[in-house]
Amino acid sequence: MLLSQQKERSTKTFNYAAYHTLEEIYAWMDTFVASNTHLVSKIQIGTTFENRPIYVLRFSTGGINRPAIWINSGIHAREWITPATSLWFANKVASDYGNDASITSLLNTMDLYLEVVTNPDGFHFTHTSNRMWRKTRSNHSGTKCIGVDPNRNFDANFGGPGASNYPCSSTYHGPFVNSEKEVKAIVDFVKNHGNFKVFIDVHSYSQLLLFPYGYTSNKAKDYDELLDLSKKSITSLASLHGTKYRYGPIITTIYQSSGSSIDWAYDYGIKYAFCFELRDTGRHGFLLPADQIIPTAEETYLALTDIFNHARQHPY
Ligand code: BPX
Ligand code: ZN
Repeated sequence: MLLSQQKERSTKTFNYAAYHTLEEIYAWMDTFVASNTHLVSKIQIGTTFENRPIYVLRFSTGGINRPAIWINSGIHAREWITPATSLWFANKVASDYGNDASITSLLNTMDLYLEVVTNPDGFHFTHTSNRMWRKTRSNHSGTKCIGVDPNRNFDANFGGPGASNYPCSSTYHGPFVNSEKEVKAIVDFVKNHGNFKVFIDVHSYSQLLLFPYGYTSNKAKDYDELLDLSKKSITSLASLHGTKYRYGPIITTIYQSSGSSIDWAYDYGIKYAFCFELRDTGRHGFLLPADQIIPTAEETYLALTDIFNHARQHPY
């Protein structure tokens, strides 16, 4: 009883308006799960190159393998606003479940999986050694350089244009598809689950809402629907604080890139595959001041719920 009170106190006093270390985030997960046992559980989906656990938070109200939403943040280590936004989001969903009609009915039909820190080794490295680190921390034979860009390591025209062959590059695609344990963990989990309908990868910065493709200028078969849904979502996002997003296919909206997570998810059959590039547009870049965490999370939540509700209303 005392323990559960302490856990509840610590999850209620957690500062969502500050950046946190990996250890703090992992400690938060346990108190968060302990104070929301009716809704949230923690799943370890793998281990990293440096042998850290990789966790996903599962929000589920029952049912067997319901249609599900996948969200990962922090795949690029230096994009600190993305795990910070996920922590606020997790707390928002758990507090609103049972109070807010929209999130309650969503979670009564779909499950939500949230991977807060997708690249734990890289994230830890940005806190201890190099704030601007992007990649994983793996080493592979034939090079002294460390790390692979996990967002070039997926099975989507792997090794093609918009990914580097050079191990020292920050966009190195890695020696082979899914070479990174952090990538393989997602791919295996998503495939084994088999019922993901939404796949969202959260990055920063640039204020963009992207959808497939990045590896080809061919239009995705659902281009019209994804374009309309993007427009609706970024309009909702802007309605809160006036933050302006651009939107469209990766290749024409940011640049060509091969091996990205959302291109893989889309070709795997997950129609609602999106990538958010959160605030800002370059003034602070990856060093976004902590006083923008909550405003960023609040506005992003509006776009996310538009996508979730659309997916729920358009089963496939
Ligand atoms: C996003 C989704 C699919 C393919 C590319 C992107 C852009 C993203 C990247 O290069 O992986 C940009 C970023 O978030 O990493 C920011 N950055 O350039 O460091
Ligand atoms: Zn990124």
